[in-house]
Amino acid sequence: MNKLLAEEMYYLMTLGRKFEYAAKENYMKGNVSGFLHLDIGQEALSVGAIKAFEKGDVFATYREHVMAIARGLEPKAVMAELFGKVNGVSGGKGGSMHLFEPSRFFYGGDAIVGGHIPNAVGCAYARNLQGSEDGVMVIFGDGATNGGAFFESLNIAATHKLPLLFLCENNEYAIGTNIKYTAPFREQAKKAEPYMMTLSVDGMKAEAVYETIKEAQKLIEDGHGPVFVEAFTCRFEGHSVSDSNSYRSTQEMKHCKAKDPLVHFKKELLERWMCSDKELEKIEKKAQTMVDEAVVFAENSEEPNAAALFEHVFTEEV
Ligand SMILES: Cc1ncc(C[n+]2csc(CCOP(=O)(O)OP(=O)(O)O)c2C)c(N)n1
Ligand SMILES: [Mg+2]
Repeated sequence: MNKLLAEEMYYLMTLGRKFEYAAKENYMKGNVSGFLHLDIGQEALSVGAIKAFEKGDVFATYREHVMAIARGLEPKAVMAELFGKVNGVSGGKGGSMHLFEPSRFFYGGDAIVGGHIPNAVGCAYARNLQGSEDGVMVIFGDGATNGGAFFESLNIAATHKLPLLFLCENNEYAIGTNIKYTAPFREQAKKAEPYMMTLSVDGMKAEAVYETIKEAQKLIEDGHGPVFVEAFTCRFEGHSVSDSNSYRSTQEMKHCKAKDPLVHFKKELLERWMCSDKELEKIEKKAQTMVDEAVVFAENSEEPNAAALFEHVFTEEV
């Protein structure tokens, strides 16, 4: 990592946090409907992983706004998607959980917990057949590792030595249920150990995530087969904006927020990368302007027309 990249990552993390607060505000105003899962607290993981895995295909879970933006999707087109507008990345028909941009090799967002993991396996299988040098990364939560599709995917990926990076965002919660009620151990990497190499990282530290994903990416691209990375993280809000988060104590939240990835990374920039307060202020302002413009763009965009309901439902006849 160098100073330029560190600044870019700080910009994306700040942009992500501000974007999420704006999305929440607009949900409260009734401009955004359906489910809205915020990434606040997990930005080091989203940005660090996406920036590290530049080449190749990415399949993400439904908590993916910040990942999509870090991947290069326009914040205004992402916001318009949340508003259900025609200028949204998925034409306003996907919403928060289905941000999709094939030109950036970013395939969602999936509302089905763990449902995208087999899709990523299929993509990695195809990339192998095509003789591609790039790998595939699939990002999912700790809760998703309890599903059958996850284990089947580990099995197929390991058997065929697929170039697939499994990235588990372990925030220790599946909606309101703590991991201690759903798994026999906190470290979900233990489930993957019989199948593949596993790495673990502090998901609240952007640089550590970046370096670990780079290491894993090199392994999968060098033909070592799949690799499982587990990043421990903390979500600061409820599961979705309609969740009051009442199952977590004030003390637990205080402990969680003490690890704020933005505070930590800002300190790194000031002390290690010798950025000035002024430079960082400029970055923060740029992020705020981008978010303000995204909201105006989304507000002024049109609704999709009724005929759009029938598009992309069936394969076109050839
Ligand atoms: C197959 C399936 N089962 C249940 C749900 C309901 N559901 C939505 S999110 C969620 C929790 C998933 O937790 P985790 O994988 O840890 O992701 P996180 O929300 O913590 O990022 C559940 C059970 C669903 N969407 N899909
Ligand atoms: Mg979770």
